[in-house]
Amino acid sequence: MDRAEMIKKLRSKLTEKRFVHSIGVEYTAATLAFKHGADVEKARVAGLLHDCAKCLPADEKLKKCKKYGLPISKVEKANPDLLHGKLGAYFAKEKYGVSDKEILSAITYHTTGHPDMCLLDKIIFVADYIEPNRRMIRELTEIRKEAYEDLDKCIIHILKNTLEYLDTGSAVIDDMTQKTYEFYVR
Ligand code: DGI
Ligand code: FE
Ligand code: FE
Repeated sequence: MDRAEMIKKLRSKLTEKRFVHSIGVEYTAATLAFKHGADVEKARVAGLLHDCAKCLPADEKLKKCKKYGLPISKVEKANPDLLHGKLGAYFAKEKYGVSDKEILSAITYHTTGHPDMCLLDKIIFVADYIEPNRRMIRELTEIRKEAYEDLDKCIIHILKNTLEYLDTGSAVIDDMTQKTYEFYVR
């Protein structure tokens, strides 16, 4: 599928706001790929499609994961929104014709990260957080600078903010989010 076809399909699956965010992540991921020496085209495709499963209702996310045999952890069952990464990777492969393993990995792990991420995983994780259409989050200006100076430092900063944010609410912290933070902070 070329970019125009992907865009057309994606637009029909997402809200306007989520679509605009996805375009923002595509371009931000491209700039990070320029800076850090990753494959620019892969970064664009992963950025564009990373949230392609985001706008399904929670029960549909669960249903589709079951249907396609994708594993569902306890935390994911209680917070089905966490499934949009792995379900998104499945859709990218089956419905958008993406076979590249690195792209599919970056989509799979974009919400929680995972320990020892490869460069493309990191770029998508960061681009998702810093893209220009994101509403201002605490320390976002600083985090945006770090993204182009020290990618690992930036990842630690994002995870620290996310963990603190989750801690103030009632959300259960996914093991992977915690493990990723511990991996990069040590
Ligand atoms: O899909 P986006 O909104 O663009 O961004 P995302 O995929 O990073 O998802 C962000 C949401 O995911 C945010 O509301 C916090 C939530 N989240 C991230 N890590 C965890 C988590 N929620 C739970 N319950 N546990 C986590 O570890
Ligand atoms: Fe997401
Ligand atoms: Fe996103």
